Amino acid sequence: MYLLYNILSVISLFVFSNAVYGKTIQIAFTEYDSYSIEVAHVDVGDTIEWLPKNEGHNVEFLGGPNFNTLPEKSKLNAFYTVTFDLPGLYLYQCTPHGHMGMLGLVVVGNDFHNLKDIEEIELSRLAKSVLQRLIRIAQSNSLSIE
Ligand SMILES: [Cu+2]
Repeated sequence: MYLLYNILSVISLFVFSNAVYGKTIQIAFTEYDSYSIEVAHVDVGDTIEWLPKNEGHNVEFLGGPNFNTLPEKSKLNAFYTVTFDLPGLYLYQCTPHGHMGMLGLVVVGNDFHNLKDIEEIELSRLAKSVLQRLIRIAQSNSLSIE
């Protein structure tokens, strides 16, 4: 019983601290005109930091759970950070290289409710095929999370 109590308090401590502080993950711009993590899975309240480790890139959100409140486009070669407060899928691109498929997908809270909206975003043919690949990766990751 004492052990069970201990386990429960550790779990609740973890859940509580996660809810209060959130986690932070880092994604770098790479020399291959790509993001070091193409599909990121985070919880609501978590933060992503983008590191300008290679020149000529940025982060421009194309879609999310609420298209009216997308994060602002970042400047080229700038450090950038976004905290994700709404569950769902977010798609972003590098403004200069988006048409070449420099895209990133963020899955917040393992929630795919707005998948259709994300799939309907207008993209170049190449970027569309990259998006389909990222969605497949996200879906298979999500099965192992659940
Ligand atoms: Cu780029």
